[in-house]
Amino acid sequence: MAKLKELIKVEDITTCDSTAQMITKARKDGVELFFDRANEMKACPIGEQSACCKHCAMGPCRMNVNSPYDRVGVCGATVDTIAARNFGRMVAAGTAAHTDHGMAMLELFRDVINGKVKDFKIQDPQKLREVSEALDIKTEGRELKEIALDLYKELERTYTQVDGEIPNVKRVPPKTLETWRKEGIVPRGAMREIMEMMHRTAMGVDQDYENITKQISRTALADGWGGSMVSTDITDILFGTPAPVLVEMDMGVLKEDQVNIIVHGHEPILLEAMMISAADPEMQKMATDAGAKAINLVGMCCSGLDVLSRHGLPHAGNFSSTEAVLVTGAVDAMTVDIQCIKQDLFKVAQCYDTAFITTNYRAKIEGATHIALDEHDPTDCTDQIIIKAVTRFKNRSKPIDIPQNVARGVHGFSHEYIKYMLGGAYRGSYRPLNDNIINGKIRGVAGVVGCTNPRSKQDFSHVELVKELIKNDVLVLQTGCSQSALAKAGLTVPGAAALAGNGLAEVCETVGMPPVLGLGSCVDNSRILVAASEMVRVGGLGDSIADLPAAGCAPEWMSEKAIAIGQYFVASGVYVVFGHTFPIVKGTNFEKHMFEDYENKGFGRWGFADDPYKMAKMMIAHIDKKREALGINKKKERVLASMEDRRSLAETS
Ligand code: BF8
Ligand code: SF4
Repeated sequence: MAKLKELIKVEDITTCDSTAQMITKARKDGVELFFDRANEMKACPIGEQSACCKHCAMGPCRMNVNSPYDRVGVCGATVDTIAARNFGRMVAAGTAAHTDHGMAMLELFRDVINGKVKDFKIQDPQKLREVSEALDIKTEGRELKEIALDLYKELERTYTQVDGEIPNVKRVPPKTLETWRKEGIVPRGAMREIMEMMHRTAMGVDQDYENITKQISRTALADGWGGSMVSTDITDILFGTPAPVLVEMDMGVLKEDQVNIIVHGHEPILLEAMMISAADPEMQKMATDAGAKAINLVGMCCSGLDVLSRHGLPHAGNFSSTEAVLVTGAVDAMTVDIQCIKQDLFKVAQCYDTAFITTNYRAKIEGATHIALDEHDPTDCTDQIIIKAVTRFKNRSKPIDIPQNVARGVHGFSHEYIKYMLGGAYRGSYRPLNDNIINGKIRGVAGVVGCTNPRSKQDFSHVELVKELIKNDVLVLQTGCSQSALAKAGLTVPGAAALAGNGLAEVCETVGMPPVLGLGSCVDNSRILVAASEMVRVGGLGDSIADLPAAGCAPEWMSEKAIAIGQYFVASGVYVVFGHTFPIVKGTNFEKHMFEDYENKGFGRWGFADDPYKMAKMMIAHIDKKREALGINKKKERVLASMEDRRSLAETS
């Protein structure tokens, strides 16, 4: 391990007990983790505030963050131009990640329909019909294959359409869409938007921060309502729409007497194919012949959340635990595809003789074994991974130390299931949710999402923020690494209603749901958009998403994808608070535009706080402001509707 100035105390790094144990072990083993480097390498104070530009060779130019209007770049670019351009490029990168992932899912869908991929088939024909109907594709009396081909053609436009609006704008509440049209930000295909974003932020092009912001929103909307939404829909159609399932979370899901394989990344195909290989009797025999009781497949990060939501597969933890889990010595193979895969995972894996395999042609790691996953024969790759894992199991030489922590939680709340759960079996509806918001039992809805970051104590802000929110009767929807944090903290079980305020607790107890609903991976933030549209459609809470008593937060974010997500929520009408850091210079016009003025145009706006209690206060204040505007800001006592009442309410919606 590199000599570090001073090792940071483990209790200041994480609130995840398993990760803490493994950090301590890594230090004994002399293995450096990213927490140590985050401590050693201070964030660049100018870059942190996005006050530098390297878009041409007349620079790089840096602004004075303490007096931002003191100087301009060599070309004359102001701090507002520089920060807006940098922000735009982060949104372009985040949008590219989600849309490229979504496009890969759509290609898989196409090849499943035309019979070129035989290992997968359409698992949810009902969702195929529902999505098609929402896009005005005729379904009645038609063969599934015919509908699917039409849906493929329609959705391809989400990525490639040169001009005109993307198909999913049909799902946007009319008033929200009207705001976008007025501002000229209804997205075309993502390829076009990302291209234009990159062009406009090149040296000497768009140098008006307000005009740049329009393209920032348009690009982000091509992600949320475009690439991400298509990814979620197609993945549900192919692999099944999630419904609540009891799952296990944390490093204790690793088993000393089994072949442990961790799958980490984002495209569900790798883990779905791993499941096929792991269920193959030949593979299982190979494992038992090697002395193992079984093959233990475990997910991490978003791949893990995808498969946890659909199949209840165990999950070992979030982004900040992916190195730490290798320190257990119990991981026989870690296999990865795309996004959020730290380059040093390979090095840490080497320290513990763990087989480390990249599988996607877009994401290789120098020195690491690459076994390409071809979707036309995916198990060829995943069988090889199992063989490598079994070989490592047979030759285990490192001591094994598995933290014995396992939390149980109920996850897999698709927006379809929320509707069904609230409205009853025959006619699902968001009516009871809206009613409980109107009568004040539920104060509002919050999306708490996003990453963990080694510069922010792991899981702490996620858990503290969510506890504050539910205590104040705010129903919490979750995705991404935040969801793993809350699951580990035991807040995704129905019993967690005991920590909620009286109103929310009563609703949760009646329905039998937790106050914290896990909706899946980061692309599944699109489920929150659909749920919000449905709340507007059902009525009583205003005409646009901006009218809803709702807020979003990513308290420990790190990825450009989180910025793209935040911006598509802001552009859709949601107040979004980010924690830990924000790439903007305080006191500038661009900051004022994004943090204050944007709301006046009918959008949401950004907020920032570095402490979870402040974040909760800001979100609750916003929710109350929206309740006030709707004229529902009085708490009334109300007897909760019985299942019978809810059904009849559903029928009127
Ligand atoms: O897309 S929450 S650390 S794993 S970026 Fe990454 Fe952030 Fe986790 Fe999934 Ni999302
Ligand atoms: Fe400097 Fe302008 Fe070039 Fe940016 S584009 S590096 S601000 S000269």
